[in-house]
Amino acid sequence: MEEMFMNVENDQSFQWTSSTNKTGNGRFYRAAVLCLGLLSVFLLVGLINLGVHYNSERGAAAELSTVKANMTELLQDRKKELSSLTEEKNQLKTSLSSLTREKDRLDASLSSLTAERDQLKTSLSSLTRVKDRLDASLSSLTEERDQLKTSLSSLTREKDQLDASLSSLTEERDQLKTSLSSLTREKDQLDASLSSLTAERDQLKTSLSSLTREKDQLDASLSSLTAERDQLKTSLSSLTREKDQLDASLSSLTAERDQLKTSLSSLTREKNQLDASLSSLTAERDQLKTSLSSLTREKNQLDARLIEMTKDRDRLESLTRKSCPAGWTIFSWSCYLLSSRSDSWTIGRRDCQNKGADLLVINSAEEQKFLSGFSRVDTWIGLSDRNEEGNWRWIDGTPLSLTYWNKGEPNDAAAGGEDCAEMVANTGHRWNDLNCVTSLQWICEKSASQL
Ligand SMILES: [Ca+2]
Ligand SMILES: [Ca+2]
Ligand SMILES: [Ca+2]
Repeated sequence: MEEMFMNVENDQSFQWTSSTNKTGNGRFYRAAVLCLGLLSVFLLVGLINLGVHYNSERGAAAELSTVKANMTELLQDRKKELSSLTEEKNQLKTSLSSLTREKDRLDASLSSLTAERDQLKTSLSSLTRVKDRLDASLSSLTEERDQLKTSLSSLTREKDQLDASLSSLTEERDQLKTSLSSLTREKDQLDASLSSLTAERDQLKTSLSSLTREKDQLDASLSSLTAERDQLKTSLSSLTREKDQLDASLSSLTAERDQLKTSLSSLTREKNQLDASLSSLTAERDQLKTSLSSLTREKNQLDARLIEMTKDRDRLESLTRKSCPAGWTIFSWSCYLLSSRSDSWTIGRRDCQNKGADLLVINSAEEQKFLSGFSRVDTWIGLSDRNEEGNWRWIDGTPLSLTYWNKGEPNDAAAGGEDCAEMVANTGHRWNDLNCVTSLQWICEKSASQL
């Protein structure tokens, strides 16, 4: 390809050189013709001038006219030559311009072809490289193909062997399948037999165990019956002996019974008499019991009345004899004192105790009513639940049966609890539980003393 391209280039350069040579020769010819024409004209003019000058000097006009005529002919010939040369020149100019255009076209073709050649060269080199790589690949592929061919042949051999093995194995498998199906059928039959036998065995086992139990029971019964029979035999012999003795006794007893029968009839009579006496005595006793109970009731009533009357007498006596210390107020059988100062429940109680008294204990509705008029301030009373929260007790142990709690009390509402009771003056002296360290006045109570 490269060679071909070079030939094309050489042909082009040859053509160009030949066309250039043609153009240079044309120019040269045209210039030579022009110079020769001009030289002929100058010579002709010079000869004319010389002829004129000679004729004028010598006056040989005849010769001159001859020369002139010859020169004129020569000049006309030269003019004809010149016109033919001019035509030729014009033709040459036309050829030159066409050749110039052709050259430009060829120049353009040359440059495009050069560019094409360069591209082709580049392509060629890359293709050459690709070709080398492909050659290398081809050789390796060829080797590989040869190896694969070898492998293929060995694999083909192996495959044939395997095919043979497969067919024999398939036959074997079919035989085994047949055997398996027959064995499966046999196994199913055996399974069915086994299950029926198992069921039968279980039933037999159950029967055996029940029979064993029955046998054990029968054994036990037999042994007990044997023992019983032996005892009965023994008893029978002893009873036989006893019966003989009893028979002897019976005769003696029969005699005795007859005597006793006689005694019994007499005793029965006696007993009937005694029964009659007993019933009359029982009736008498019941009447006495009734009388006793009514008398006991009467006695109890009389006792109670006696106690009441004794109490009345004692009260009347003490009323006439008892009094309170100065400053204390007497009501019923007690003396009361309102403290002049205020303090906690504990200190109030201690103050009362120092005075031979204690904090107030309200025993009756009359006492509560009396106290309502006794003070016009809130006061501690001798009631607290300090020992057990919610279990309110009077300080002398009197059970709390009568209460005058204000509505909603006791409520133990304070932060530290409310374990001591007060009478609140503006609630009609009803009670409230209050924190024991609150400062209040208090009321002391003690029994009125004998005079
Ligand atoms: Ca009291
Ligand atoms: Ca409390
Ligand atoms: Ca309260």
